[in-house]
Amino acid sequence: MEHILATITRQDPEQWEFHQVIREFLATIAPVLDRRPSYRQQAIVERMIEPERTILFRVPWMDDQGKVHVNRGFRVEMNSAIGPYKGGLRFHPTVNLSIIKFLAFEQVFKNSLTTLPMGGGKGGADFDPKGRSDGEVMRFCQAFMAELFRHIGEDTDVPAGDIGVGAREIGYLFGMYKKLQNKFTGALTGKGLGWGGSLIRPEATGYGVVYFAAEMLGLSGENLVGKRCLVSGSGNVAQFTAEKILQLGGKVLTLSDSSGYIYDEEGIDSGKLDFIKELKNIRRGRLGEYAQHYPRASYVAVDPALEYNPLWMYPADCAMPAATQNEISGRDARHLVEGGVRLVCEGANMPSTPAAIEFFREHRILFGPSKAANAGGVAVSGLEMAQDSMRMSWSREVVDNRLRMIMQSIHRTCLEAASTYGVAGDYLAGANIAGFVKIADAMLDQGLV
Ligand code: NDP
Ligand code: 2IT
Repeated sequence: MEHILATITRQDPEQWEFHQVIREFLATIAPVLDRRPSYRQQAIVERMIEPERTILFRVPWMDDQGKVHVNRGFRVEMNSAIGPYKGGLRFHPTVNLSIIKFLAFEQVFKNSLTTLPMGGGKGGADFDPKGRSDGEVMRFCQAFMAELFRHIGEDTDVPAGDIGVGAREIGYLFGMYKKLQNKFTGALTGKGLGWGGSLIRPEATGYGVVYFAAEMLGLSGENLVGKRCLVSGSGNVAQFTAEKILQLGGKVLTLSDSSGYIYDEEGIDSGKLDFIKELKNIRRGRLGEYAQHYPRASYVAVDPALEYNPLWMYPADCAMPAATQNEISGRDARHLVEGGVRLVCEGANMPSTPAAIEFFREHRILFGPSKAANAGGVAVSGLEMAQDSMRMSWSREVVDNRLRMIMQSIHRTCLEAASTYGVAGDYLAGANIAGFVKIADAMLDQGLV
């Protein structure tokens, strides 16, 4: 294992998010490699950590003032052993190859866990949609797709949303894809309901996170009723995580954006959540407005340079981080445990730092790792692909039931894999092992390609 880490560090010394994810992965799969020598003989791990294809491209576009901008576009097609590459697009100024590679790597195992036939990929751009007009976002999406279209397709690579890419962006991307290909196909997911989208796809990631948390609690006969939850983020995943917590009887105390967080001791109820959805999804405003509208709640600006986020210091039972990677430091983890949190279920991808995960493990916190807990989004993307191929659409109930069954199956699979390999109860190891074995066996079956 050491030689693999040494190699990737030497090849790409700046890709530290990618190194982080590989280190975490390698630390959990050793027992599998010991039992299955063919994986080592066939260099399965070395093959898995090298993307099948990496596409980097220029995205030139013009703003409303006529000024020309150039952004960097990315698509990492990581692994197609079990299906077409599948995974979201992220538009955020911090996007770089390290971040896209870590996300693409996680996506491979996540998609494998969903039970659906999807390989893994991820893409995006270092474009910042904040403060941009609809026209600017449209022109950016069109310029981005003017290159990406040649690499994707319903049986090749199927992108979707992620940070900064929601319904609006998928619409513009799809429109350009359709025009360039002269074909109406399901080459993107997260589409609008009237043009090939699936019911429940917007809700799916957040709902899935809470279904997963409910499964974890259910093992000890508990549920979410009355549980105080700290949620971070206020985008797609956070909003529907909060919504499902409320539906299952829990209480949501916090939400955040990149400027700060809100704390509402009385709980963010469904009426208040509607206010947030309108604020974030339609007016594209900042969360601080919440405290002006609901003066009994507080808004706290957060200095990103701080080594901890006070959001994680409030007394609570559960935490669902749903903003971004590495948002929970070791110190945050200590604050969470000191505040009484017993369950952490990850909505964002890799929100817990290695130090945080270590702390949760030492304190026997129920820890739902992102690749298992947030797989509901891509699972319903898989269901959207199925509906598109059949030219049919399923009802809310059908899709929601399938989502719940998939989350239950992922939960069961993680626990079974963990038990089989001597790490009973370790969801992180279980998720890595179960995801890994399925991909590795498919790669072995398909030969050296
Ligand atoms: P959105 O763009 O809808 O929302 C992102 C939220 O996180 C916003 O509140 C944003 O605040 C905040 N945020 C983003 N970057 C940072 C940062 N660097 N520091 C602090 N806050 C930040 O994205 P999603 O809700 O879709 O994604 C959230 C997380 O969930 C990501 O990790 C994503 O990879 C993951 N995910 C998403 C899935 C999906 O289906 N959409 C599926 C599975 C995982 P601000 O508005 O200030 O930028
Ligand atoms: O991280 C993720 O799983 C996503 N952003 C969703 C991917 C998808 O293809 O629906």
